[in-house]
Amino acid sequence: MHEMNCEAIPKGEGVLLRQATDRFIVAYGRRPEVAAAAPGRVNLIGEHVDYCEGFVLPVAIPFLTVVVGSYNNTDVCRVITVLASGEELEASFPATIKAELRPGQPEWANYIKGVIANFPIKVNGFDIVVVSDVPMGSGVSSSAAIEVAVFTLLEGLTGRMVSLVEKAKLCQKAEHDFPGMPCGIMDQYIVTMGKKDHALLIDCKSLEAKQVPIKMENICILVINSNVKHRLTGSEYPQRRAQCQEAACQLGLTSLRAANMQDLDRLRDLGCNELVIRRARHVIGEIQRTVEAAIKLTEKNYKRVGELFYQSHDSLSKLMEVSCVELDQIVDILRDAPGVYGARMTGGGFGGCAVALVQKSELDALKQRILSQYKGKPVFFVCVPSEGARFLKLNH
Ligand code: GAF
Repeated sequence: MHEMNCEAIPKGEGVLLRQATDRFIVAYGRRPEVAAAAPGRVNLIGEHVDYCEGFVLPVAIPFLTVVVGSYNNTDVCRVITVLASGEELEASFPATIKAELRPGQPEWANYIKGVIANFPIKVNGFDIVVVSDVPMGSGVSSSAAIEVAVFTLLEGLTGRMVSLVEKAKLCQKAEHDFPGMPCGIMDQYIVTMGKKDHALLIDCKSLEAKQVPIKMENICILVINSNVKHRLTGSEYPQRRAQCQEAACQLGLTSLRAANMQDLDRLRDLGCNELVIRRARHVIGEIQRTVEAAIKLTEKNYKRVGELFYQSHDSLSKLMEVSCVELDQIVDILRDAPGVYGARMTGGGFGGCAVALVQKSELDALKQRILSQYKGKPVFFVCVPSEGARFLKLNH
């Protein structure tokens, strides 16, 4: 029983769709016309480098946000969100001129309002129901999942389709403008374009991506939720981003993408603050590690991928200072454990999840090891690389 509570299992598209449709019919007295889904994500490596135009290597996961909706022939947008706990949240706001939409209360509705405000054409009043099993505040991108799911639903309602890269950029802008989180492009990109059985090596400068096949024959990607809730809309994330930008400016570059390790000496000569130099060192090293990890993953050289995971974690913990005691503890429990290639924190940090590349045969033993040694209450899931956002078929 105890063990069951430690596993997060995706409900599946069909179950979430039925739940959303049933709730819609009860709430609004008719059937929805459009349904869309968008997943969460786990980043394998390439952390805190997307906003520096670096490379990232995320996968989309089978936990989903599903949205169903239809027009309501009024000037009002009505939203019902059903949380995993069963609790419901409701909000409504005018579907007036987009420029009149402003961030405000309740905070959760800002993710939806931001998408409407950034949709390329004016949206008429609609009713929607949102259901999701993407763990919230866990660093697996529940925010991008809701933004991209709602954007996709609006494409279906209005008939106005947008290219995938443009969609990711507009959803990123929605997050900047409304919840006020100055995120990079990684989350919206992978949530929009994730591929089953693949990670994407995303070049956050050109916004092109290469598919990296992940063969789960003997290995497995274990995600461990520390259950320390992370919150990125505070000051820490924007501060890291600003420090990286400061380093780039001092070097006369638009971003740290073009910087190399010798530039760290130049920064020192220019009298740059040591903290800023440490942030730059993380970014330069992490971009190199990510490119190498994509190659080694393709070659099935898991030993090397694992070493890069540990290096990434140590750099995020010591140089970038975005880890926390609990994530460091989980990674330390896995260090040198039999069957572990490597482990690291994943996502924005300050809580959330760790990701580990492990041998399938050792999976259960490793979970037991964490359960017996970790001081918090971990929740596990095995990361299965999945498809990005899509329309769902409604049974009329
Ligand atoms: C958060 C952000 F939203 C991403 O853009 C990225 O910067 C990530 O933190 C860290 O790699 O998820």
